[in-house]
Amino acid sequence: MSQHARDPQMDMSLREADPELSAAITSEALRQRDHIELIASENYTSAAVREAQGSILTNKYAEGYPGKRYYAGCEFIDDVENLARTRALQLFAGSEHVNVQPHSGASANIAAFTAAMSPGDAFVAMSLDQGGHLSHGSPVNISGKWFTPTFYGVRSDDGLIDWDAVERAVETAKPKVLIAGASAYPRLLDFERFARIAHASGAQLMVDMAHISGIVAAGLHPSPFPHADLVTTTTHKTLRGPRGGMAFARASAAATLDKSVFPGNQGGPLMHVIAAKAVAFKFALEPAFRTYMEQTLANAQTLAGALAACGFGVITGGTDTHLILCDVTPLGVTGKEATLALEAVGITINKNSIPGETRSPMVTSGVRYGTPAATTRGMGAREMEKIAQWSVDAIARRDDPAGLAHIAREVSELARTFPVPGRDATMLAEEGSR
Ligand code: DSN
Repeated sequence: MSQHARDPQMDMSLREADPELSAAITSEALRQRDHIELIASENYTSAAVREAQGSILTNKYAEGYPGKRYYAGCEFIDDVENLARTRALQLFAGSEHVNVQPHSGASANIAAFTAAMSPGDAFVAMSLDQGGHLSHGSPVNISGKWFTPTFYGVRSDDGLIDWDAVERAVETAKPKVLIAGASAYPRLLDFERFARIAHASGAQLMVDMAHISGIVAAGLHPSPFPHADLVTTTTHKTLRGPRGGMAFARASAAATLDKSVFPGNQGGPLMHVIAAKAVAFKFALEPAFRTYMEQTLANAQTLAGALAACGFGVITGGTDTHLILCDVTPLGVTGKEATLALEAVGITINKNSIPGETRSPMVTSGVRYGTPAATTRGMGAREMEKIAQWSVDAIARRDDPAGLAHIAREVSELARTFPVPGRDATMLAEEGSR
């Protein structure tokens, strides 16, 4: 025997090997159990998704694509990636080619950009302060540094897409790409109309459906397919998968997109994450997922109505999706103050700019709510009504620590009756309460 002394830590549990890090995860499990999560871009993964994501697949390098890898030993890895690809295409009828390797939504976007444009090229997108996304041309992001954006926004009177501004921007900028997609727009996006405008001027339409991909998969939001030339998404929002991204292209542009992802923008794929994406897509293909999405949208409508009744200024008067954008200035606070008051009682939302915003992005006049995560835990109309009431009460009592503590107790009592999915999450939280 010539076996050397193997590091005993390699077989230990996380708790044994790294108590400090393990304690931070346990604290987060407690936070997740006791708080109500209403950040529109967040969700809870299933136990099966987390099992795949935490699996031994992380041990393997697999640069390239199924059947064309740079390293040996990829036969089972190919099965994993093929499952993810087949299921993604099944999930979105009319899609022709998918790349499941992007590490995130922003990575999927930059891959789509470099597939369709060269540095300096012009594109048109919704501006960040009107509901767009950082990776759609913000001057602090590579999309705005390497390419040349022109922005459209929403109308300040009703908060809806300003189609005249979209057409004007396309006419003047003569872009290579028009982007449709937002991170704070509560209404349906008319992809057919976006495509007409893009194609009439010779531009490609790129849809970033990160926020709504679960709703599209369930058939409850119009699909970007077949209108869009490129479609990107995250996999962890309404789709309820692992943190990650993916990108779709027409069959004729498949090789260009694949080259843009690897070797253009990324190295080895995260095969454990791709496996977890495959699991999430399997779940999303089942009827239970449509029921979940229907409930998510119903909850958003109930919450929007209840918030309006409590004095929030609900932008566009409601929502067609999972998210609600509110002006909180009628309640006498900024977005920052409202978010802090809600955080103090265990209701997690984010401050958000609103159409016609006059405050900085760090302060804002608005907040954004979203129902995917709370709905995953099983919350319904009754809980949405309570959340609206607690929200307005927390804002009113923001300078009263005893009042906030009282609401926080009620919030955590309710939250605990809706466990976070997975026995692992429950066990961690139980350990943390001991
Ligand atoms: N951070 C996400 C959101 O909250 O909308 C977008 O990437």
